[in-house]
Amino acid sequence: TSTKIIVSSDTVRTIFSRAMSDIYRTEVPQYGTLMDLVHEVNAETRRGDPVLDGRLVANDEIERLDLERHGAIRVGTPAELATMRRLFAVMGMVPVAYYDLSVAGVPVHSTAFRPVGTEALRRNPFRVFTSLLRLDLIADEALRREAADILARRAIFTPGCLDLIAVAERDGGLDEGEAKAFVREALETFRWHGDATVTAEVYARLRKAHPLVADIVCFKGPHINHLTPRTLDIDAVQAGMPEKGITPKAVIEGPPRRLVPILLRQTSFRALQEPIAFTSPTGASEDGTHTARFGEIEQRGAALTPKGRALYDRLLAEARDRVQVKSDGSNAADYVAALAEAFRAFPDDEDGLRAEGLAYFRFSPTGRPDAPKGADMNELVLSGHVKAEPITYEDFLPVSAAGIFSSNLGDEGQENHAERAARAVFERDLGAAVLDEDALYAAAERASVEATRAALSAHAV
Ligand code: OOG
Ligand code: NI
Repeated sequence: TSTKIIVSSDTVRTIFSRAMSDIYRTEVPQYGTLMDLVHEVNAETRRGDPVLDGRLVANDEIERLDLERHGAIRVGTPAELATMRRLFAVMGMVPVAYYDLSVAGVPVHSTAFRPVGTEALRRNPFRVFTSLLRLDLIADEALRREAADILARRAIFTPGCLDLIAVAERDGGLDEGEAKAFVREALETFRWHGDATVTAEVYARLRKAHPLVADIVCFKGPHINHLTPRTLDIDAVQAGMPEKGITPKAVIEGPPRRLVPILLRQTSFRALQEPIAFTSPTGASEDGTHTARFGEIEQRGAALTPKGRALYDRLLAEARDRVQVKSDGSNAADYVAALAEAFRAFPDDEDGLRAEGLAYFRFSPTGRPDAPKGADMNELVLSGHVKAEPITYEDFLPVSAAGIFSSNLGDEGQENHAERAARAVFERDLGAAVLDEDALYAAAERASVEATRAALSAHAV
C-alpha cells in the first residue's frame, strides 16, 4: 500500500474559501462589485500609510488580506450542527466562542468555526459564523412541531461529502484529489438552492413566527447568507459604495474610527430578493421570492482584554443611550459624534492601550543588544529592545451590532443563568465545547512574551 500524501488543512480551507467566493460572486453580483471596491481601497490605504503597509508586509499579512473573509450559515438541527463541526474540522476550523442571539430577539445561538493557530491564521483566517435554530423559542407549539418535522426530512450534506469527512477523520487528512472532491461536495451544502421544500402557505406561517425561521427551515440547505471581505479602511469603502450603486446602512457598527483600530467595525447592505419555487399540493411549483442574503464589509482591529472589552461595552452603551439611530438614518451624524465623544475615554495609542492593559499584543525582540535585566515588556518596548504589535481580533460582535446593550438586558443575574443553560445545550448539540476566545488571545500574547524573553536572554549570554 502506498502512503497517502496529506495536504494541510490550511490548504483545504484556502481552496474552499476561494471556491466559496467565486460562487458567491456569481450568485450575488454586488459582492463582486464590493470586492473590487475593497481591493481599490486597500491598495490606496497601503499607499497612504507606509507604517501600516510595512507592518503588513513584515508580518506576511498581504497574502492573508486578499483571502480574508467570513461567511455565515444557519442550521436547523443538532445533527446538522454536529456534522458541520466535523466538516469544518477537515479545514482546520474549530468552534470558538458562544453567542446568544436570543438577547437580541433572534431565535438562534451560535459559534464561529475558525482556525486558531498563529500560523494557520496568518495563512488564511477564513471563518464561518454558524447559528443553530432554537425551536424552543417559537411560542406556537404546533408550528414548532411542524418545523421540526420538515427539518427531520432533509439531508443537507451529500453522501460524497459525508464519506470524505469520514476519510479525513480516519486518515488524519485528505490527499490533493480527495481535498478537491471534498470542496466540490461541501459547496453543495453552502450554495443557494432556489427550490423551497415547502408550500407558499407553510413558508408564510413560518415567516410570521420569525423571518429567520422561514430562512432556516424551508430550504434544502443552509445557504451562505453573506460573505464579508476585510478592508483596511471601512469609512472609505462605506463612502465609495453609493458611487458603485450599493446603498449601505446609515452607520458603521462597532467602535468609532480611531488611529488604532479595535475589535470589529462592520457595515452591510440589503440582501437580494431571490426568486424561489415553492412546492404545491398539486405537484406544480409556485413562484415566490425570498430575502435572506446580504452584503457586508468589515475592518478588524486589536483584540481587547476583558478590561478593554468592559470599557468598550460601557462606552458603546453610553453613546447608544444618548443617540438612537433613526431607521431612515437622518441622525447618523449625531450618532457618529456621540460615539466619538464617548470613546474619548478609550486610549487611542498603542503605548496607552498596553500600559492600561486594554488590548492584547504580540511581542518580539528588535535585535537591539543589552536589554536591561528585570525590565517588563512595556519598559523594553519603550527602551527599543522589544517591538509590540496589536493582536488582531478574529471573532465577532453580533449582539452588540444588534444594539441591545443598555435597554434589553433586564435582570442581569437571570439573563446569565439562562445563557449558561442554553450554552450547555448548544455544546451538547455541537458535540464539543466551544473554545474560549479570550484564552486564545491571552495564550498568543503569553507565548510571544516567553519567546521574546528567551531570545533576549540568549543574546545576553
Ligand atoms: C449571522 C450574523 C453574524 C457577523 O458578522 O456578526 C455575522 C447571520 O445573520 O446568520 O455574520
Ligand atoms: Ni457577518
